[in-house]
Formats: sequence, C-alpha cells, structure tokens
Amino acid sequence: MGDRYRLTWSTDVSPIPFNALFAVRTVLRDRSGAPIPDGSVVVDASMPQHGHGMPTRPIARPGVCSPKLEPGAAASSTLDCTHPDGVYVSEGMKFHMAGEWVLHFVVSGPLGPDTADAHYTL
Ligand SMILES: [Cu+2]
Repeated sequence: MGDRYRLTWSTDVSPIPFNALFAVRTVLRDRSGAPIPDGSVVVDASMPQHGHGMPTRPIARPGVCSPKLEPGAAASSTLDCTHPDGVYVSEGMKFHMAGEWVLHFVVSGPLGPDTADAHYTL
C-alpha cells in the first residue's frame, strides 16, 4: 500500500480453505485511522510462481445502497452506495492450488488511487 490509506483484511473462513469459495473483508481507513465509506476496493489474487490467477472472478459487494433522488426529478435508477465503517466485501474468491498466493487490492477513494499486495501461503 502506498501511504494514502491504511488497509486491513480478513476472510470469512480462516484459515483460507483449499479449493472452496471464500470472501475477503477489507477495512479501508485514512492515515489517521478514520474509516473511508465512499471508496472502492477490488480484490484479486494470483500465484506468482505459477503465473496464473484464480479460477473465479470475485465480485465486490456494492455496500449499503439507496436510490439517489435528485431534487425536482422523478425517481432515478441511480443508486447511492456507501460502505459503513469502511468495510468492503469481495465474494467468490477461490484458491484451487496449494502454495504461495498474492492477494491484490486495488483501492480508489477520496485520497486517490492506491494498491496493495498481501502474501498468503496455502
Ligand atoms: Cu498454481
């Protein structure tokens, strides 16, 4: 991670299961520790020693959404989504091989874009 954000992550199943779906929960904060609810976190993973990724494509949950109503306009189809407490969840992760994995986090938010990698050995 660059120096724009603080990122912590955990999984819904621990340790990460072999060849089974799991979700990653990321908490995004600024450097002072305040949660950032209005960013985005995209998670992917790969095995650097094998040159391949996961067999699945994870999906980032939109967070908590409500219709965005603009003054004077009819109901809009636009949704206004937020991530209370800076919590972002990506579902559909799967590590189908034992070995070294790297989780890739691509962050955007009010402080600009950033990325982070985290190593995990299954
Ligand atoms: Cu592999």
